[in-house]
Formats: sequence, C-alpha cells, structure tokens
Amino acid sequence: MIPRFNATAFSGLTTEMHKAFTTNGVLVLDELVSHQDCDRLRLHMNTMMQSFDASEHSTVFSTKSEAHAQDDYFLSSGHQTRFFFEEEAFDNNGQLTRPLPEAINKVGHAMHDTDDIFAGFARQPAFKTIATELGLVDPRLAQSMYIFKQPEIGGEVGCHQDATFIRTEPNSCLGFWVALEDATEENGCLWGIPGGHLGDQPKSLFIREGTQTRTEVLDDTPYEEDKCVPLLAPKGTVLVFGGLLPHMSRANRSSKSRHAYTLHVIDGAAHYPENNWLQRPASMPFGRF
Ligand SMILES: O=C(O)CCC(=O)C(=O)O
Repeated sequence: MIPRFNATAFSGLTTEMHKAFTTNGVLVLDELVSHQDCDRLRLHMNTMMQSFDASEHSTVFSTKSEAHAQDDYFLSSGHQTRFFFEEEAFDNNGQLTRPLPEAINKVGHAMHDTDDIFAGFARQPAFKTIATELGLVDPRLAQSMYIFKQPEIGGEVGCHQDATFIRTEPNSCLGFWVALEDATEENGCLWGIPGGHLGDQPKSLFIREGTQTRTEVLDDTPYEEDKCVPLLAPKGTVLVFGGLLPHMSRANRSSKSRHAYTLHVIDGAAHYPENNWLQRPASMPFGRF
C-alpha cells in the first residue's frame, strides 16, 4: 500500500517521505494545500472562463489520439493560457453539447507565468523545497495545467509517463498534482503503478519536428496496468511523482467534477532537447520559483 503523509505543517521531507518516493515513485501529501487555496483557484478559473470565446477555438483535445498534436493551437500553448475541450463536448455538427464551463477538458500550459494567481500558487515555498530535496539543483517551472475531469463526459487519460512529454537529459521531470476537489475512484482519480518508475528512460518519446509531432516507441511492452493502484486524493492533497511513474485516470461517468491543478518542474541543470513539444520563445525561458 502506498503510504500517505499529513503535510498540514510541512517544513521539509522526512526520511519516511523520501523513502516512500524512492520506493513507490509517488509521494502522497495530504492537506499540503489549504481548502481556501483550492477554492481560490477554482473561483479564479471560473472568472478566466468567462472571458474565453469558444467560437474562436474549437480544438478538441484527447490524450487517446494524437490528432490534437498536429494543431498549432496545442503546439503554441507552451507559453500561453489555452483552453482544450472534452472529446464528447461537441455533437456531430461540431456544436457544444453543454455550457462552456462543463465542456472544457483542461487549460494549459503556462498559467504559472501568464497569470498572477496561478504564478503565486505554483511558486509556493513547499513545492520548491520538495523539488530541491528530491535532487533538482536548479528547479524550473516548465508546464502547468488546470484539469476539469468533467462530470459524465470527463475522458480517460491512458497510462503514460510524463517524461515522454517533458524530457530532459538526464530525466528530471517532477510532477505536482494538486486535488482542488476530492478525487475518488468514482470521479476519475489518478492511478499509478507503485515501483513502475524504476527504469532509466520512458517507454516512448513524444517528439516535435517543426509543426508536426510523432511518437517514438523505445519499449513496446505494455504498461502493467493490472498493477495500478488508485491514488485517492481528498481536496488539498498533493501527489508528487517523477517523470517515469506510469499513471493514468479513468473516465468520469459520475455526477461530480474532479478539478486538479498540475505543475511540472524540471532541473535547469539538465539538458532540455529542442525536440520536446513544449518550446518557449527566447524571451520567455522556464522561470525559477
Ligand atoms: O488528471 C488527470 O486525470 C491526468 C493528469 C496526468 O496524467 C498528468 O498530469 O500527467
């Protein structure tokens, strides 16, 4: 069983926390984020949605397909705040089947730099401490997402490793997944394979070539999904996991949403290849905490 730690008064990783991360590849920190902060982020996202005009962009995003990857909208989202829809949010005529706030899949990938509220949240001292104590010499904020996992239509996210999408040499990708609402099996919590992070490279690489992307498979053995365990995350819990941890989430067919905020950090001391999909303009390098 994956241990859980109460992190209300977090001041640094304990030996037990270190051990849990090293052994399982994921650290479960309950109450690291206050309920007030969770509510503040949700409220702010609600305001952001009100100024978004869906008719201008109808990119349908699905992690099951790579069709999205061909789209400039996605490839240029690494330094902007962009909105992506649930796959089932549109009918056959391309019309939204529900109000915008219930149709969005996620917002990404640079709110931690483009928006004051998200910038402040992402730069909270606890995240920096964790990144540093887990060995990142020069932690840099690379990517963030607000994930809605909408009631009834929240799509599944297939098993993957984040180091497929955010590569450094050597691997240094570290994810912070923050439950802004209770994440349960019912509403599509994250699942992970304890100990599945122990290889030295991801099974595949998501490679950018100009305006195109492709996936290069390094190891075609399937993920051992039967070994996945639910990573239950009550509101305020933060899951910390490295780029090699295989993880996934199932579709949300329940009536409850499952909002989450994710931040991915890399080590500025490692090499960030130019064929990563997420490329920043020279004027906007990955920032520090
Ligand atoms: O929140 C989810 O359902 C999936 C998120 C995820 O896989 C990720 O952040 O890498």
